[in-house]
Amino acid sequence: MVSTGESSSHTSYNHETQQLQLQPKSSTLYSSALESHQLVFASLSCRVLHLHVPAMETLLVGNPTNGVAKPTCNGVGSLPMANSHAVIASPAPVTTTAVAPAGATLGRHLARRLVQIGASDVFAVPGDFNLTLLDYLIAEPGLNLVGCCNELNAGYAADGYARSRGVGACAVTFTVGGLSVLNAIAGAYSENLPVICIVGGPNSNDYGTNRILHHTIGLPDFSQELRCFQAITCHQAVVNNLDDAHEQIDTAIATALRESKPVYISVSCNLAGLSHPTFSREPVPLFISPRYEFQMQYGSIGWSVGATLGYAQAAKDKRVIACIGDGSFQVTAQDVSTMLRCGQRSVIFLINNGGYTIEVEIHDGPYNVIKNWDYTGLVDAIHNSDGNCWTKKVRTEEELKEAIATATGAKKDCLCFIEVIVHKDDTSKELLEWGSRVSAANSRPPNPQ
Ligand SMILES: Cc1ncc(C[n+]2csc(CCOP(=O)(O)OP(=O)(O)O)c2C)c(N)n1
Ligand SMILES: [Mg+2]
Repeated sequence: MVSTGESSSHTSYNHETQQLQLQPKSSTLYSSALESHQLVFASLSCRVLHLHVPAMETLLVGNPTNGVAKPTCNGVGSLPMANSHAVIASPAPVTTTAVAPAGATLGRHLARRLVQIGASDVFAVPGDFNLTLLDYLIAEPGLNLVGCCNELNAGYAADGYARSRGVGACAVTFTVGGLSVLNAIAGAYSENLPVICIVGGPNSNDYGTNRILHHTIGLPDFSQELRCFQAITCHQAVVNNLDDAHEQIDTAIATALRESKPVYISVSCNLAGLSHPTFSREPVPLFISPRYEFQMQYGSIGWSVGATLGYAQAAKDKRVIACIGDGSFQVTAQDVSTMLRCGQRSVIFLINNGGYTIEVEIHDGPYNVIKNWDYTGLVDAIHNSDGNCWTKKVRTEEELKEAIATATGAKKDCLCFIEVIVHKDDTSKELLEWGSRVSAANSRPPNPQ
């Protein structure tokens, strides 16, 4: 069943008022529904669907400034505390006000814009170039920073989030982080998803000098990362000057929303805490319609783990159901950790068929067999008795039915991970036909010159 709807708006930057403006626009949204309350995602080897469920009451990662407790210590690697709960109750002070009035800083401006457009969770990996900026994102009421295990997953999570909310955001550090998130941003481009990719960049004084920076490949060229993003984003803003920072940020965000494509915003690490009169302008309220799509065009394995994380974070009133191949899962498995940290209760079916069955159907070889993991054991280890998690291995249809009953019954408040063990050739007729077509297309001989 396919339903369509009209989105009501898009945005543009008004240079006179220096504000984002809402403009009428008609576009069509597509969502595939199993029933009126079920939606389906699919990719080459991964399928994700979600169900409406009652709103979740528990949110473990929150914003200290808006009253949601956020642990600042996990009890590992710290000195024994006489009163350990006090560590959780007392978040580390954020240094925002020490630098500039909270309402007028660049970091605060960017944070407010994200909240304003509906990106109220930002998926991030810290690094020295973005740490100060992250302080401002954390300090913003209504903005939640979700720490991911790696940048690729942060990008995929922003992609999944954008599918639900209409916009997503991730924040990484210069070059080592930026180049790691590229594949996810390229996927978002292919899927027409407005993902705001924020990079903490070099100190503004270092531009134009021949300085060689750490986290780069050792050449005095700051544009490598920018040039990579030029190929896979619709707009790039390098913010290394306070005077045009407001305009650069708003133009980038407005362009992402208008073109429904990812954008790149790099912010010099020494600017986040500085103020400028333009930053105090009130944000304009915006509304963005949700959208639902597939990652068919780009088909990057590993996408579904991050996208499940991001989608579930965006749509707390729904329960995400993801079917993930064993090969795909091995790419991005770490971020089950973040799902647990965020108190998510998605249902993940891990299809363990011993390797890359899609590839087998195109062209078989020993490279399509992968190392078998104890997938439930891995998730149990990630869980580590911290959070709500239930895992189960199933080998028969009966066992699968029973596991589904448990996941939707007794364990409905847990992240449920069901490893389904199937034969490597247990696949659909459609996949076999598709495999032969790809194989035939790839092996066409060169045309005569
Ligand atoms: C990042 C990336 N690398 C490689 C590929 C090529 N590729 C397409 S499908 C696939 C295997 C998928 O295996 P799995 O997730 O186990 O799915 P199965 O077909 O076995 O159900 C690979 C390696 C890809 N799509 N994306
Ligand atoms: Mg497989």
